[in-house]
Amino acid sequence: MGGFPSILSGKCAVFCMSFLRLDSMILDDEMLAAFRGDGAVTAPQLFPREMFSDFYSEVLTIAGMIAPDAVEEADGSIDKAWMGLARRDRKMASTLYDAVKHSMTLRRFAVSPLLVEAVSTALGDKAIALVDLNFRIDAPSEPQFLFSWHQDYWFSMCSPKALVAWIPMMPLDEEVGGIEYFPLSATGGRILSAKRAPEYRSYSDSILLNEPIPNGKPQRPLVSWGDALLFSFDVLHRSLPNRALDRCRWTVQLRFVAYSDDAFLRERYRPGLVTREHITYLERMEGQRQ
Ligand SMILES: O=C(O)CCC(=O)C(=O)O
Repeated sequence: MGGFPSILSGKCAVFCMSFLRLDSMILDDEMLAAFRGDGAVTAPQLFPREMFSDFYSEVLTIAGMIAPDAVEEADGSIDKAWMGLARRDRKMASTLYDAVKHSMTLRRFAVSPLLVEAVSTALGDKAIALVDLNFRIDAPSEPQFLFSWHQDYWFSMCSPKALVAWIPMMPLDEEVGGIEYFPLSATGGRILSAKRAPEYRSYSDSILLNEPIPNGKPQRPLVSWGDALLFSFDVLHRSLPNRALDRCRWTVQLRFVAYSDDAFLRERYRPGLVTREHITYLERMEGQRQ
């Protein structure tokens, strides 16, 4: 678990921060070139372990309000707490999910200085907006919530100065999975045609790709605990299944846009919405076609 400098306290913190900044270790030229070329790059080691422990404590505190006995049995594990709630009543697990979306400890990830610096560097702009904070618990038994191939452009009208920071809240491995994506060369940076799913079952399958998946091999990025995968809004990507029997995949998706993005300003800084009733981007596209 060691090996990560504390950036939150003491003199070492100041030294580490300035070391990281002066030597541009957050996103060096090679990483920036990868982001500009492929549309995706892993920004390494942005978050200290304390931020994750604070998040776990908060999850356990909230779970304890929903069903105290589920947390007593969980032995400090957020996976066991979630599964304990789901076993009692799946709605209790959903309540935990809904509650954690409002969490302050999650918001600390969104505003943490190293992430903000990485995002500003990638977007080439200092004035950046956080347009969406999303959170997922991908349980092995629930493949119905996985995202199929899509571009996040559909979830907003903002491009090209917009990206997603995808952050694992626990260590990832092959079993627990993650996401895979096509580098921009596979799609030529095009926004592919999309359609509304015939029936709304969940946010993740509300929009479907309406053209063939490109040729080529998708990339499975290495995202270690403490890293953030940054990918641009036009990158075609999807969820990988969680094949671990007893662990959930806890992740955060932060959507950032530069205020200088023309499309964002044209939309008067109101990003698109995807709800059960409305998928604003697709509705506007349909309107334009008529
Ligand atoms: O984390 C996942 O499984 C997929 C997330 C994703 O594709 C998205 O938020 O756009």
